[in-house]
Amino acid sequence: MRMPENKGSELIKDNSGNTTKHENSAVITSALPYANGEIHLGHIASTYLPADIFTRFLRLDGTKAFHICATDDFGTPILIRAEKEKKTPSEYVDFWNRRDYEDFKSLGISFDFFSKTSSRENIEFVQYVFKKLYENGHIYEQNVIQFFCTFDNKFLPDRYVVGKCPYCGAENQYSDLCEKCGRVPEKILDPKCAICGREPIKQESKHYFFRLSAFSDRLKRWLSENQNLQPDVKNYVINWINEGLQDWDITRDLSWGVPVPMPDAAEKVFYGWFDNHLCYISSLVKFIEDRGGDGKRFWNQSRVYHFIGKDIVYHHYLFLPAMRMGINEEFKLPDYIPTRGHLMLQNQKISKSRNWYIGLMEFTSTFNPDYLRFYIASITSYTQTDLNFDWDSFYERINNELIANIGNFVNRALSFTHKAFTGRVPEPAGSAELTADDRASIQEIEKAPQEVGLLLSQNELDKALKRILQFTTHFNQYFQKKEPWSNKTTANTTLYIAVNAVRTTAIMLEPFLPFSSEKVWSQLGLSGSVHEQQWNSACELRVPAGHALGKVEPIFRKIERAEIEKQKAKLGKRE
Ligand code: B3M
Ligand code: ZN
Repeated sequence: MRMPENKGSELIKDNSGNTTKHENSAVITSALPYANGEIHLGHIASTYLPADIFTRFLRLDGTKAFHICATDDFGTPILIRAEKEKKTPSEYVDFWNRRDYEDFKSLGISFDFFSKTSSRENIEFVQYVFKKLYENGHIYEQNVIQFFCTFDNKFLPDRYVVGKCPYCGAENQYSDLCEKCGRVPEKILDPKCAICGREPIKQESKHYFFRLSAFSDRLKRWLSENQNLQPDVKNYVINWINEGLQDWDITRDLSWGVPVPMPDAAEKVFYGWFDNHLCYISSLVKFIEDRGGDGKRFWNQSRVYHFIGKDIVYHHYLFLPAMRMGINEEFKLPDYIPTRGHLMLQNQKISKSRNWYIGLMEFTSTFNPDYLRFYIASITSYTQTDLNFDWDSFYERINNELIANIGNFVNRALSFTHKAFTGRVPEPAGSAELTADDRASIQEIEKAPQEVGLLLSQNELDKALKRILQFTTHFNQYFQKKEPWSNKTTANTTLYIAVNAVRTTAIMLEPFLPFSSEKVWSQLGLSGSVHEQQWNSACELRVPAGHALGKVEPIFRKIERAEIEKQKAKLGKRE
């Protein structure tokens, strides 16, 4: 379990030691990666990077924002893989918990707490929620006919069975989720054992069910009334409700999972989708309480955002809220569920088995991690449309937009100040002598952070980034027009304004490019870190005349064509 830094308890308590109100606080969660493999670019695009950019913005904007995540440790695939590697399941998930955290860190994904679903606090919380649901009459027992493989001598829950989806007819789908249509099949057709491929037999076993169907009306009302949810997603989820919701079998005959706290359930554990999303809550509560605050209050007084990819809409828009309703909303429902599409790679579906994927660590050890952040942010829309990672367009965007536009402006403004004014910000002319271009540029500094901030607060990350590029385009043109290298008498004003615009750029870019914006900050010679600044201060000209810049050098390195060709050749071929 990782707790990178101790945010002091002053965030949670006021001076008198009492827990304060948090009208301006937010809990941001990212869907939990399964603890069974490295993080790759597909994970990043839909969920973790958007959540990180958003959280970084909220922090700059003065919100107490905590980004919470964990590994999803339970479930059949993990048990199968651990068995294959001759590790205990908990050794196996510990390994991936640490590795996944390192993967994320290499891209600057700044979790406040990265926990695991197999943590003690989550296990206790899951059992607590189950008991509450049981007391409230939302759980019932039923004997189910279960697939059983006589060859492997095992009950075959979920991913142990593959077959045809009864809704859309897609072949080779897991019995617990059709990846084609996103629905959860009630009865998979043509079932086969996923381990040996043989047809399983059926055997009886007693299971616990969650009455999801009983929540249909409440869910529909909540979905219709909540204006913060994306309308396109809402509409098809409401359709699913109209088609009729099935109750969920929430227990499994397995050895690895949260034990079912009932006297006659010794061999049973909860289904992974019963416990995993509860870890959003149990982790936040632990995080706050370790710092002396009241976790439940913090959750309930904050805006709650669950960032997800579109393949887990069913679970987050129906199952998760219904479970919270079932415990009388002791922990509030999400305010937002930002849902994004999948990432394709060179226009093909990402597939680990066909080696058609790019590991995150591999990427960040080859290229500047901010290049990936920039590229993905520039193509991610706040919709469920799929994205495409394309090496040629990556090359173009980095060299032509990030480097030729942003990098060029920053470097020009700072190095020219070094050259012409020995690195000291010059005294500008009095306001009477400002030209129309100077005035327009000062206005741009005042205006851009507000517009970018609005777009960021609406989760429109690609549009926000575009607006930042307009800002640096404006200043490249300003520089070009004013020619400070030949116009000696106005160079002081030009540079004064331009250096201040670099400061504005650094703050606006921090959510997108955390590594590079810190470099810009130190080249500006300003104290502290850019991530400690206030967003609104980006609208002001805060770098005074006389201020000494730091050491200046190019922030970015151009990508060579050959590097791109090398990457393309690797795809699909990796061992
Ligand atoms: N572990 C990953 C997925 O299905 C799954 C997410 C859990 S979020 C509570 O994409
Ligand atoms: Zn079998």
